[in-house]
Amino acid sequence: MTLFDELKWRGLIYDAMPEVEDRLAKEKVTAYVGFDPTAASLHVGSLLPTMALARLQRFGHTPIAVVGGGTGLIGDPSGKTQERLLLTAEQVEENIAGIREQLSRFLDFESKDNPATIVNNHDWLGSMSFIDFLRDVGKHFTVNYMLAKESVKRRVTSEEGISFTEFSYMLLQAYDFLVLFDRYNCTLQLGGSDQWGNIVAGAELVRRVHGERASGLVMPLVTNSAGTKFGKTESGAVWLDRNLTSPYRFYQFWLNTDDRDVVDYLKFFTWLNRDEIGALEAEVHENPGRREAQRQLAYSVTEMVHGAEEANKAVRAAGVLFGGDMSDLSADDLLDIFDEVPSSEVSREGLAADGMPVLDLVADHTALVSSRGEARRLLRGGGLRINNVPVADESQRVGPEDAIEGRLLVLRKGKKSYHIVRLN
Ligand code: 383
Repeated sequence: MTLFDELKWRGLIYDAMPEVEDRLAKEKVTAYVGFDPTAASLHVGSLLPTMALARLQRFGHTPIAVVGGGTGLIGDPSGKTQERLLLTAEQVEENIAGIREQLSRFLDFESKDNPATIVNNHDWLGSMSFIDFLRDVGKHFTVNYMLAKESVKRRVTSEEGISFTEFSYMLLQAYDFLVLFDRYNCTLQLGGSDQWGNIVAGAELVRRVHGERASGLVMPLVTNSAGTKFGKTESGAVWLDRNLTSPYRFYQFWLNTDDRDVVDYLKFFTWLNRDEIGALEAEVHENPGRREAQRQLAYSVTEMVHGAEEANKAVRAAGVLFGGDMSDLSADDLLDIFDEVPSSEVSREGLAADGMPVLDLVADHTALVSSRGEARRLLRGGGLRINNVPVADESQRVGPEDAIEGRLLVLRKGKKSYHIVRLN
């Protein structure tokens, strides 16, 4: 199978210039994807093009990731209905570090034949003079051509309009393609379908300047069957940075994938092969309740982004809600897992040195029971647990030393009603 067939089977080809299939079959190509440092981290939407670079590399082609230290200062109007706020140079600089590190996890820089490269377009855009830009780049494009681009056309007819700054963006990206063509013999640019106009402009510039053919291939923008924006949850975007989206939340995001989307996502976002995905697809139809495809998806993507240890921990954490062992989880992990569970606060002094009677704690400080009598019946029936350990003794007292890291008590009624008591 060629790279093109592989991408096609995965549903990753939204559009491509006609020569791309042949080229990828006959030559080893150098290809690039650009990422603007508009945030401190990549998000799940950037995974598709990032993995495309990695897929390309596995087929023996050479990947380049461009971090947009220059273009990030301008702002791409593609796919945006409103003018963006300008980022400061400091913000862009800060964001670059995180994005570079994340990109590097997916690519192989040590390969002898086709090592990956990461470059920052500020290296050539930052020092270019306006006069040079207008003479060397702008002269090759008519305003008419630029106005006809989807990203611009929509905005020109809108009330707010488009600034000259954003209007010019496509020429910067076009110039990048020319620079990469010159310096690295890069002949292919990939991106999401929102990038088609910018990519075509780059190929056009290479043709104008060198009379040679540079190509483009764009991937679909990921959607979900619920019709909401892919990669957004109620708590915001799903980031690759573990400090912005914990590995547990990340895992949960994928685990919650709709049956209607899960096969597409397995193709898009994992390295599982045709047979493996075929088997999971059968599972979706035969045993939808088991959610095996979602589990595999969630595990694979979490392992790829956060490593096997975090992925395993996320699986165990998901089990905690159903009574699984919580002994190796930190108080912060547990607060994350039990984020949506009712909670209350009890002061450390309130618990006193010798602790509070367990029935008082359950009856007065949680919503698990409505009276002391009910608390007693629950305990006698073996249905009360603290930190997932059954409480057998009615006269037991609960003190600060029982709390996880001295901060947190996890009370559980029956199989899966939880209440968190935080000590303050
Ligand atoms: C900058 C300089 C280049 C080539 C590309 C760029 C960035 C590009 C852009 N891309 C998006 C971004 O950075 O704005 N102008 O947020 C997104 N990409 C990729 C993919 C996507 C696009 O990073 O469709 C989703 O992730 O192309 O929206 O020389």
